[in-house]
Amino acid sequence: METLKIGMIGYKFMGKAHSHAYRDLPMFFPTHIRPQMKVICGRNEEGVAQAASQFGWEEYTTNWEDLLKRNDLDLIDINAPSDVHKDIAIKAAKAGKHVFCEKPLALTLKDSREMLEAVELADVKHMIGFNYRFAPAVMLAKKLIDEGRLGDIYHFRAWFLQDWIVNPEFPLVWRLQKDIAGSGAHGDLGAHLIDLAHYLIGEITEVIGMNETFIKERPLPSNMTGLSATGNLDGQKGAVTVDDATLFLARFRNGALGSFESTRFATGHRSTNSFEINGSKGSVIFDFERMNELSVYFVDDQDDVQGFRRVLATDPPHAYSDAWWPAGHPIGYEHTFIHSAVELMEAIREDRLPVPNFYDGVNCQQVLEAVDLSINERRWVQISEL
Ligand code: SOE
Repeated sequence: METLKIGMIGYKFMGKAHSHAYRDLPMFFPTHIRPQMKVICGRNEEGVAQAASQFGWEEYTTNWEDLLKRNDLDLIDINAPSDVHKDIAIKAAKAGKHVFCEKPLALTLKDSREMLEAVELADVKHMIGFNYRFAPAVMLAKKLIDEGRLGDIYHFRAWFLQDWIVNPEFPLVWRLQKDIAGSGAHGDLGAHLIDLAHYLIGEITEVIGMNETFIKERPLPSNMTGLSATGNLDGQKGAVTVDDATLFLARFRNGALGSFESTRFATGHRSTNSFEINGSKGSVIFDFERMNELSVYFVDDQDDVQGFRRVLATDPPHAYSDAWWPAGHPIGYEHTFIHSAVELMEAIREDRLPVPNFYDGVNCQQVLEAVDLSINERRWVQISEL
């Protein structure tokens, strides 16, 4: 089988998500090119070594330029903070590697155009991490629109709401610094919404927006990661240089109107990524917290059953359903087995019985047989009879 040899830069949240994807892919999509997790790269040696062994990479390095010099790699996966995307992507392309880069592509439009130019010139494949497109429910929305089943599209309204920095004492992590992140909620969350809008509705022709940075200064962290940080230097503070929230209205080329809201200040919303589309023949609603479902409404339904129906978009005939689980077992089913396995491993390590165990199995069997007995003898059966 053909393999795609991967070198990955970044090993935190996205590094884990990408590694997990490469590891699981062959199990569900056996006919595809097999990803080979060759080498993972990160600045902190201890951190990257730990990630390499935890995620299953063959090797690790702390020097991304060395990584690009290797001739045993086909693809460079960039999920390090946004300020390094450009340099790495351009050099990777020049070295003849395919490039996968997390969003937002770059800190500025100018930089992103240079990156595009580089991959085109090098004639390598390039991809960006707009992962929400690949939720089968989003793909179903796309199919309904493309087949004209929602009619003319009037509205696209989308919101991506988080609340992880509401506390003013939350430190100034890199995602709150413009020179590293490019922007705040806008580029981090709004980028996903804009991509979904492009994918589903089409080209945006004009926009008007507003933004706010509610907390203008935050404690400086001594040690930071993407979404969290520890310690701070004696109450010293630094300026937040990105938006906490950005809202905008948009017009699409096809006449539809759009509204977009991205915020890290929506208390109670950990990560609500949703959109609603209204067309002349129907509507759809997507909510990532229920990512396997799409709510669908058709104007032409008979009056007495009008309303939104909930479609499980991970069942056949929907996108990727053949590769996953039998009908009715949505994506995520697999994680219940991972959790079971964790309990088994932990119990063995702690020298205790895992739960559930054979006692639970016997208790279950007892009820099964009591029910059979009750059916056979047409009477109430006490569980204690068995
Ligand atoms: C953090 O805000 C974050 O992880 C984003 O960076 C991701 O792109 C988004 O999918 C979830 O939230």
